[in-house]
Amino acid sequence: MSKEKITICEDLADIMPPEYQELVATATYGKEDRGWRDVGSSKELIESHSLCAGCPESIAFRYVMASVPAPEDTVFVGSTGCTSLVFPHVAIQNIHSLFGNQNAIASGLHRALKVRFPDQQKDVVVLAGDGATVDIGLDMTLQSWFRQEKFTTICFDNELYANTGGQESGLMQRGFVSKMAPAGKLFDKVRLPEIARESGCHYVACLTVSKPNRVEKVIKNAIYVSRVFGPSFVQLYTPCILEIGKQSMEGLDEMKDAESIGGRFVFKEYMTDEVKNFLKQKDDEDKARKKAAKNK
Ligand SMILES: Cc1ncc(C[n+]2csc(CCOP(=O)(O)OP(=O)(O)O)c2C)c(N)n1
Ligand code: SF4
Ligand SMILES: [Mg+2]
Repeated sequence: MSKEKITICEDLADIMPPEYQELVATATYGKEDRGWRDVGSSKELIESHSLCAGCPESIAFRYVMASVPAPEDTVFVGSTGCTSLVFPHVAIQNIHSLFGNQNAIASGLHRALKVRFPDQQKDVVVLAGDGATVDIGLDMTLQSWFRQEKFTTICFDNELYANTGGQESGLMQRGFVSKMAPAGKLFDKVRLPEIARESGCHYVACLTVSKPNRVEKVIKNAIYVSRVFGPSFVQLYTPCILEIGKQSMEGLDEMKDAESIGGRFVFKEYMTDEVKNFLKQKDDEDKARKKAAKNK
């Protein structure tokens, strides 16, 4: 990992905008142990965004960005929805797909990168809402898992179509009434983590974004596993505070409630035994590397 790709060519340094200069100066790109703790001090981890004030999607975005192991060799694939409002502020290469097509685009992109850069590790990460992942894009999502495409899918689950005013989604909870679904949801929330596990994902996690350490670990696990084994899936609860009638400071409490015992988002992690051994070995290597660095 290095800053090489974003470093300004010497001849152009004086004419580059100050914002870009600062972005390079504060970038975490060359830092081996970059992570959520860099949020707030690094310009590339989104200083400002155009979501509603206090929207948990904004902090989820920051944690995800801070957790990707190799940002300079990562491409995000987004889809239409509130998440797509953040992409213009993101200092990671990204593609905006047609709503619902994100996993098909990511499949082609990952394969093309493999052909173009056969000796380099390129990570493709899909970031899309629940409407895009489960409803309109479900076919593309599942087919990419069945085909064992080697990339990570992250679903920002706010349990409805937020960007278009609050329509019902497959991940909405039973009985919930939203502005555009006044009759209330008639069925249970679709069990997407279990579907992902049964559709060929090698690593699956479902959690809120209330605990940054955990989010970081899960995102790293998902990406490492996708490089070696095949598809991985992470479902993050990012409540739409606007639609559930909460204030901008109340998103965190909402997530804490949802992850407490009996809640819809109690932390879940599924992986095969092979993956468990692989992640354990990776953890041991990381610990040994940190210890060695400390003792230097
Ligand atoms: C092909 C297509 N169909 C429908 C839409 C309209 N549309 C835009 S955003 C959206 C819902 C997004 O919901 P979700 O994926 O859950 O993301 P959120 O806004 O909740 O973060 C829809 C239906 C569109 N832009 N393109
Ligand atoms: S509408 Fe909801 S999900 Fe979209 S930015 Fe606002 S709070 Fe976030
Ligand atoms: Mg949604």
